[in-house]
Amino acid sequence: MNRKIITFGTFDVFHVGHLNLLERARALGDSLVVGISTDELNLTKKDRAPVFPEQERARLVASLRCVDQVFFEESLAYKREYIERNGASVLVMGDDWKGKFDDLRDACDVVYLPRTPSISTTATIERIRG
Ligand code: C2G
Repeated sequence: MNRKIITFGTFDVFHVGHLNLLERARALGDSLVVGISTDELNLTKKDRAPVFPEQERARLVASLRCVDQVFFEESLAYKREYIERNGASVLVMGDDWKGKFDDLRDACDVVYLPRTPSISTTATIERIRG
């Protein structure tokens, strides 16, 4: 059976914490599809524009060996539609989202993976700012 994994994220200023999450997500099934948050969704979600625009973030993630397909995530409210449209059996999210998507358990399995400690886009930006 083809077990399709789906995950979502902004993946701005791509770092090894993102890669760890995607590789571990892919290892749970046979293929991995990734919803990339649009620039607009990011503005509403985090109150700031991403450093890299959505087309570039999507290209970087799509080029990874562990990723089979990407699409744009336009709203946090459409998760169920994205899961169904992609025929995904498992939703994977980092545990900063723990519990947030449990209502989707009737549509697919929901797995929260531990975040990689001590690395984040925000901390990286701060470090470069010096
Ligand atoms: N992540 C991680 N370890 C880190 C940093 C991030 O495991 N040190 C994971 C996050 O938990 C998330 C994924 O990498 O599962 C992408 O991180 P973000 O780009 O920060 O995702 P976010 O903006 O939270 O978007 O629909 C949900 C959102 O689109 C998730």
